[in-house]
Amino acid sequence: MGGTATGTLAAAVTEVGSDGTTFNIAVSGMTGSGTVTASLDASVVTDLAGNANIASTSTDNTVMYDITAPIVTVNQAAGQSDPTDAGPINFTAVFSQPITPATFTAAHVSLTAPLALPRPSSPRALQ
Ligand SMILES: [Ca+2]
Ligand SMILES: [Ca+2]
Repeated sequence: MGGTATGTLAAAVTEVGSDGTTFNIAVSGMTGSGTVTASLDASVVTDLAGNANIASTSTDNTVMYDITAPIVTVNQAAGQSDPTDAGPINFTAVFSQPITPATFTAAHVSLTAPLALPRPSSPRALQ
């Protein structure tokens, strides 16, 4: 086992089926985000005739373990005039890691608008 995930990784091996060919390798013990990779070195198991195995090969034996919350910043967009008398007013949200776009909708944006300011012709309107 290897990868970049922190923690003391431990594997539990259970046979899938009963013909001796297929096994599940369950890795646990991850305490921090990172990749988890599983492989078998050469000569760790033997077949029924006593022949030792060849080292494992893989097309994809790495899984990202991710328990890190995305961080997001929201700022007025580049080029957004401030102050402005025109809408829309544009902001840019930047996430620290890719999010699932479908989870980010307008309903999740908290907006505050200023109290209506007095018209220039009536500066004492709020007094
Ligand atoms: Ca993978
Ligand atoms: Ca994450």
